[in-house]
Amino acid sequence: MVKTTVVQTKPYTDQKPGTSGLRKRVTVFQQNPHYAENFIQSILAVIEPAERKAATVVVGGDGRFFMKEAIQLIIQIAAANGIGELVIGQNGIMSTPAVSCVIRKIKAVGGIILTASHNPGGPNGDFGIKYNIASGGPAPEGVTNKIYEVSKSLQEYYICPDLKYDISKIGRDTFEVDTRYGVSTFTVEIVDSVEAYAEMLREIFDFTALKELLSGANHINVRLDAMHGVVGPYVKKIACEELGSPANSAVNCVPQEDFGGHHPDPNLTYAADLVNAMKGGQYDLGAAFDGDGDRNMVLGKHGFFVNPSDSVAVIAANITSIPYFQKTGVKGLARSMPTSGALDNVAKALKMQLFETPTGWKFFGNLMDAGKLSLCGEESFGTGSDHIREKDGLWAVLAWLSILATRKQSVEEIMKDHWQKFGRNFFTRYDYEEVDSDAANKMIKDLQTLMFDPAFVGKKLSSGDKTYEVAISDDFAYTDPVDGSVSKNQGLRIIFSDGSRIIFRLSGTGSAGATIRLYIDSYEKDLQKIYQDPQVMLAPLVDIALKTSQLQEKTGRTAPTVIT
Ligand code: G16
Repeated sequence: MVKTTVVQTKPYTDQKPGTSGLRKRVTVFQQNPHYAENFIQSILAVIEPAERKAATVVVGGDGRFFMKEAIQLIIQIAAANGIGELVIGQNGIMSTPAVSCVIRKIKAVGGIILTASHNPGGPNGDFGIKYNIASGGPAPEGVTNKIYEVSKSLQEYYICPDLKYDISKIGRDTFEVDTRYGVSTFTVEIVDSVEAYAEMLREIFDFTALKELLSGANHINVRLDAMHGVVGPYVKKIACEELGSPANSAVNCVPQEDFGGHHPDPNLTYAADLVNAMKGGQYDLGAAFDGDGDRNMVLGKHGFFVNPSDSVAVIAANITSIPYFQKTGVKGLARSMPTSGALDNVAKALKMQLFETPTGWKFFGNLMDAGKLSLCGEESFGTGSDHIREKDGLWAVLAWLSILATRKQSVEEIMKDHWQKFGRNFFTRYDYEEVDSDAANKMIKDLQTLMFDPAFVGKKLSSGDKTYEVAISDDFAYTDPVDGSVSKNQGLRIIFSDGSRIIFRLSGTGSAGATIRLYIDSYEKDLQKIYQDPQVMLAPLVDIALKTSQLQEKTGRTAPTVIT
């Protein structure tokens, strides 16, 4: 019989999950007494005691430093709390989309994902713990608020310190545990990290056509960069072993605890190796993924960049290339508020309903569960569909490959055709990372004061010979059309009379200081202008945004850390 110990603890006040789970420096999880234990106990507290015996919880992570220790704690604390079963990826490895897939497949009550996504790892990097619900999606605010409430008053947690489990071997074991709810049976199952997810993709895509594209007589060449994150084994198994892409087309495919010392963030700055490798012209499509495998960046030959806001719009416009949608039909489209309006143009042309949600994949879940949403995307390199309830990096790349296979055109040709047909939303995002929190909050507060002055609407703002008139000035609020829940303060928007938008918001995924994000979106349908450089096209709006917010003066930052 495995014994339970009751450990006295002190509550923490800073365990409020952000945009996607609790993300902090590893040292915070590691060094503060019981910090990780407290949070795991708080998560499990949201599963009703009466439901725990029959409950299965999926556990997986992106391989980062401290993941294995956290999984042992989850095993010990789940056992002591009377959870019936844990299903864990071998060696703890399971991508975020794969966890979502497995939760749905085995009808688990939820899942715990050990990841800080695209944030760096290692002893001095970040760690994160995220809870997903039975739908497979990130816990909505109602649930994360409950977790936070429990964490703020937690006085004790329950643990089986003697239960140590080898997560490196596939298999299944059952234990009798003396929990505080009586004797209970606790099962741990270690599963292949890739198989259930691969099986799902085989149903969604035409693997025969993709195999022909990647390894047939007229095959294209791809370069897939897993950035030492969790997606490596998935790329190897699916793209290389099954679809026949050569072994050397997949790079950085062994998950590392510190992601090789890099940011596992698929953007033009942190995936510079891929961008450089693409420049030579030997690859037709390049893709990079983030630490936990839910984000993606797609590049064409010579490094032609597909903006994520455009990526989802192209997939929408070519959706019949993907067999899954031929079966399910297309119920609706959605994008997060800061994402450019490129998807709106497709929705309008195809007469499909479009939803605009706050930043955070969790907001798409309700719409999908209600049968209102099939395909969605975000500017933050997230693309996905209702096949699961997380964004899905490898799915997005197979979606692009399906379009290439159908249209027999290059990435650049497909993108340019798209702009010719629908017009182009020029988009850029400036990130100012690890800004002093007080300075960032004051900048936002002062900007609100300026923007909410009734005289601001109608004002003309200029840069060089360009002048824009303010039509709407607000802080984005969202009422969920399914459950009526309201999410306020989701980003400051200045919308001009020509539809151009300037958006400011503070990131909810950073772990130190504040990250200010500035997003600019401006539509152009003049065929003479649609191929211009976005940074040139958007320079006047960037200038207006910086002048209006006084970002540089108020934060001391003269340049962003990342430009997308
Ligand atoms: C998470 C969310 C996304 C969001 C992104 C950035 O992604 O799931 O919906 O767009 O964070 O959020 P923020 O702008 O608040 O930093 P991930 O890949 O980090 O889990």
